[in-house]
Amino acid sequence: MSRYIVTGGAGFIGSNLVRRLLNEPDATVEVIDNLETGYLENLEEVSSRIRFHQNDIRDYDAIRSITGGADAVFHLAAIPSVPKSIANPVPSHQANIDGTFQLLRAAADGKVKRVIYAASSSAYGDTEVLPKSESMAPRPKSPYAAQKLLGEYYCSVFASCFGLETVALRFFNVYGPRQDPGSPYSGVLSLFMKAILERRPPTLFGDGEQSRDFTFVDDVTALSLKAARAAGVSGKTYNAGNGNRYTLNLVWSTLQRITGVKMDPLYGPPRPGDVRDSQADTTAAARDLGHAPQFSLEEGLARTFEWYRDHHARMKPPAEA
Ligand code: UD2
Repeated sequence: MSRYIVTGGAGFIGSNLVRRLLNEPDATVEVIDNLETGYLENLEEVSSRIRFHQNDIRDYDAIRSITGGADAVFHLAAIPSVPKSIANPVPSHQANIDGTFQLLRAAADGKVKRVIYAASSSAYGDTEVLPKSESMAPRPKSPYAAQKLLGEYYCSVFASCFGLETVALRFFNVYGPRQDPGSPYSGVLSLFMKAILERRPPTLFGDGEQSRDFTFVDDVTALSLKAARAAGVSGKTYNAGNGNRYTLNLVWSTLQRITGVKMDPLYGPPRPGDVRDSQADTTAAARDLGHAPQFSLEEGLARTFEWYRDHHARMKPPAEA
């Protein structure tokens, strides 16, 4: 029997990971989420198969008692978003840095076997060379990027100083079902999906020629589970990307082709803190973790659109920025 805990399990990636873990034989799954950016609806049809704890990851005592003795804690709870961390840096600092520190401290004290940490490709910033490999010096360009990078350093330090096994995965622009399109800070592909369904053109910041390694959520949840089991990887950081890169203009035209909806996008000023190009070197993750992404952009977009089409009527109205 393996006991898995997912922080941020009511969020986009977390709720997808919960479903994958529930497919494992002999797994019990618990979720910790303060429901600040996650939704119980994301766990609706699996709620009877999990234990849900509405707690904040900064609450050391609560987290220590929930996570004690777990086989793996997948630490996904965070306030993601580059622009949100610039507009309002205090909450994201508290969740992403203080929260990660308390979570790691609780996990070490409670003898958790391993923590898998959701790090971010934003840590690289603008590099001269693509794809980006883990040996490159990080150059964070936003508070969010700096916070996520510090979380990686803490993971590695908890491994070396406190004997807690940790693996950090730098997620590269993850997209897929259940990504919340309800805020201006939402991931761009969720906003594209909503734009198509509502027949309202999206706004591309800058010239739309910035590129991302868009990675389908099932590929990162598969890699997360591999990271929980691989030998000889504690204290390390790996890219969790697809290995490709696509410009926003190309993704928008691909999505128009898949859905048959034609609309010219609007263009706005470039976004502060934005990285220009992002692409993962997947060599180390393939070698050490057995990473083998399964989803092409076309297939991931088609699956994602199908989900949004089926769930669009239930989506929340835009939240306050
Ligand atoms: C960063 C990280 C990603 C993840 C994420 C969490 C990089 C390269 N990636 O994603 O790994 O940690 O943060 O939030 O740092 N855009 C528009 N129109 C919109 C919204 C966005 O053009 O309405 C652009 C945006 O300026 C950017 C791209 O789309 O160039 C992707 O933006 P995003 O917010 O989806 O994700 P990003 O790249 O900040």
